[in-house]
This record gives sequence, structure tokens and C-alpha cells, in this order.
Amino acid sequence: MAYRVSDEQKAHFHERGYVHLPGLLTIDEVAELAETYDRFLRREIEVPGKDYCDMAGDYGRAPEDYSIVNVMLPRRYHPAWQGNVFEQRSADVAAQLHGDGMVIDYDQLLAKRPGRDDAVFAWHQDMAYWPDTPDTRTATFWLAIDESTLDNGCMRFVPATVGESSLRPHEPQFGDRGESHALGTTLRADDDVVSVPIGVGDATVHNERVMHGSGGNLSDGWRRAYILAYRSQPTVEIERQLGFTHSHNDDSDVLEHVGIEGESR
Ligand SMILES: O=C(O)CCC(=O)C(=O)O
Repeated sequence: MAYRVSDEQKAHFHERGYVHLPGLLTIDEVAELAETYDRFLRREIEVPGKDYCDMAGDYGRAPEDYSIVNVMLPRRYHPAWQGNVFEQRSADVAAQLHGDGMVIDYDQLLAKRPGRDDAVFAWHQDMAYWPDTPDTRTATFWLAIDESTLDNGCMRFVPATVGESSLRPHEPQFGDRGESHALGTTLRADDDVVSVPIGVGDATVHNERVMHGSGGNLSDGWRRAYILAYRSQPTVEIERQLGFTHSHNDDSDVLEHVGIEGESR
């Protein structure tokens, strides 16, 4: 089944840095992905080192206490997922948004534990996490495995940041790169925030410059999201030449020397 993005949705993505795509996947397609997703959460699929971590705390927290369970690179650790229905449909949509030549740069699972007011994903711009490259174009798909609501910490965007000439300055949130991966920037008093609650099987797609984050999970259920990020083939090649794979287990020298600074780019 092909998913057609309207001209209006394309314009929204390019002008405001994100777009909501209702029904990108069907409920049945999501249910099938959720079976594997939950195997990751139950740790039945092995994810080494810091690629299984908490994005709302430092690496020292016990896994059963993680507020935002983060699984980096699930398709690396469970190759059977490569080519799944989400990958197929998002690849087609990425080409509609950015043209041919966009490839998967990384994938990620972000699951907020029920009843955690600290399951807050700090405000950030994705480029602040990544090395600078000549072509920065990105389409990051954020698929709702559960309904994503104001109560359980749906995505929030500051669309005006797309037009800013430089990134906002970012700071490590819970210690340096050896202690935590999370970076954050400050919401300013005049920033207009748009919260985007979405249904199961809906996705948002955002670019590399839009500032975004999410609030805690005050509900009694999990908030599970499955993320796939597309960038151009040459950009991914440059990242890999630098030794940057989006794994939190990447060489610490590489992680220390990319991203963060902001303002200058
Ligand atoms: O899942 C969240 O709350 C944040 C996700 C995010 O920041 C991202 O996918 O870039």
C-alpha cells in the first residue's frame, strides 16, 4: 500500500519542520511490530552496552528504573526487522519529501514508562547531536505504537526554529558523554510550542533543525514510539567515515567531538 503525501503536507514539513501523517500504518501492522518492540523492552533481544539506556537520566540507572527506555539501532541488533513495513512505507514517504537518494541513517525505540513525570525528553534540535555535513537534509519518522497524548508525553515542536540562522546552544543534561547521551536547550519565553497528539499508526516526520521535545508520562500506560531517520547517502557515508554510527557505544572521542556547540551553525 503506497502512502501519498499531499502538497499541503509537504509544504508543512518544509516550512514548519514537521508534519503529521495520519494512518501511515494500519492498526494491524502496528500490532505486528509491537510484538518485536516488546521483546526489546523485555530484553529478550540483546542490545549491548549504552545502546539500551535511559534518555531521562544517566547511564548509572538500573534498567527497571528507566523513565524513557531508549533502544538505539534495533535493526542492527535484530536484523529480521530490516525491510519491515514501517521501513518500506517511510522510505517511500522520505522520497516524496526529499527526492531520491535518502537512506536509513538510524533507528531507535523510545518508550516512556507509565506514571513517570520525569520521562521528559529535553528540548533539542537533532543537528546538535550530529556531525556537521554539507547536506543536512533529514526526515525523521516518529511512529506511534500507542496513542500519543498530552498526558503521556506526545511530541512538541517549535516550528519557528526552522528559520533561525543558527542552532540554539545545547548542553549535556545529565553529565558528559560518558555519563549520558542527552543534550538539551532552553525554551525561550517567546517560543510558540505546538503539541502534536497522534493516534496509533500515525507518524510525525521532523527535520534536523526544528526544536522539539516531549513531557512526562502521567498516564497509566506506556508511550511507545518507533523512530526511523533518513538522510542522504553521501551524508551517511561522511558520518560513517568519521566513525559516527548513532550508537551510544561509538568511540567516545568521536562522540565528544561532534555536535553540541550550536550557535555557530
Ligand atoms: O520520543 C520523544 O519524546 C522524543 C523523540 C525525539 O526527540 C526524536 O525522535 O528526535
